[in-house]
Amino acid sequence: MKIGIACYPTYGGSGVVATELGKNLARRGHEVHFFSYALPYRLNEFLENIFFHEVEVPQYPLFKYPPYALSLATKMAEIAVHEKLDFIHVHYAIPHAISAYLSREMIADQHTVRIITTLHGTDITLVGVDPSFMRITRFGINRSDAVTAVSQFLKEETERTFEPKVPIHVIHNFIEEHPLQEQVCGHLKERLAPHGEPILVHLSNFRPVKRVLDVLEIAARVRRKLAVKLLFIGDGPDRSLAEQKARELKMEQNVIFLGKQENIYPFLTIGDVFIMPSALESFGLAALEAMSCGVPCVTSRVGGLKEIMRDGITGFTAEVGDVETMSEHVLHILQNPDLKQRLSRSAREYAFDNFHVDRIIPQYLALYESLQS
Ligand code: GMT
Repeated sequence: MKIGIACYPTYGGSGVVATELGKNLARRGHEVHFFSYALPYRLNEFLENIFFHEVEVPQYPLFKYPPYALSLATKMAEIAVHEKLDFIHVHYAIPHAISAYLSREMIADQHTVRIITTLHGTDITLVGVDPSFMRITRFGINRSDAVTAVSQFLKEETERTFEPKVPIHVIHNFIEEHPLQEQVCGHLKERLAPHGEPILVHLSNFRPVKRVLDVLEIAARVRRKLAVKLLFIGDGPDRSLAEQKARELKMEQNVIFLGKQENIYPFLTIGDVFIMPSALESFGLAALEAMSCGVPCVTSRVGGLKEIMRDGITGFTAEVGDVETMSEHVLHILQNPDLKQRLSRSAREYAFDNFHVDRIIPQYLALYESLQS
């Protein structure tokens, strides 16, 4: 099959899922064409069957807001015709679903291409429900040939708020094995926690929804009883706030802001507990990635996280904002080596049993095939 994929190229789950899906489709012999305004950050190696089409928006003095959605639609139409794409699979509804719709209409008399829209979260729960985007988001969903959501939670949220005319299929996010050199991890651990301190890890795009200040509150409470290091991976709008808060809590010596990392797996692997106190997650890919590295998670009990977290099995959950309970959970794990080992093993098992790439990619392929008949 020939599949076009549109996604955001930036640090964030929807771009990661889109890119890893494309790489896996290419490995299975399909031809994949990526569309974005920059190279997606996980598309960092040459892979046969993968092509990248950079979307450029011409500048013109009249354009206060350069019309990216239109340039994207034009690029999609051009490539769909020339490469005879079977599908355009867009990740994150806005504006990608609309661009795909425009491209399909533009070339209707030359070539038939089907559109799949995958909803990831804030395209529905935050941005999509904004009155300025609501109608067009519903339109993009209804004009797609198939729509998927990354969790049952997001499917229900979409049905509740948008009352779509088309069915929403749940296809969860996925993970795969990442062979690690023990030596690299051992070395990293020594450098970051030289006195053998346990390491708490957080990975996100530092948007307000991630509640990064809660991560610091939790770590500060844990530190009253146990010397721990806190590792932040990623960057975004709330990073300066977090750095300021670390200073206020007199934690600056024990908090490491790594910024964006191309390969997150060694940093996740050296973690003892992963913390995700988000106000909302439609899935929570970073927590699943941590689980795949055998790291128990302490998360908020919200949205799609309820579909990947099993209390007492993959880690522990608490209500959003309940930093006290979350810090107790972290301490409980760190102070009970047997429990920690058990959680670590079952987090990894649960992640791979339910979300292994080989379980999820066939679901996308079956959906594509159902549209061909
Ligand atoms: O919506 C965002 O701010 C980011 C978005 C993304 O592009 O990373 O995250 C969403 O998609 C991820 C991948 O499917 C999910 O793991 C995240 O839970 C979801 N974010 C939210 O729902 C806040």
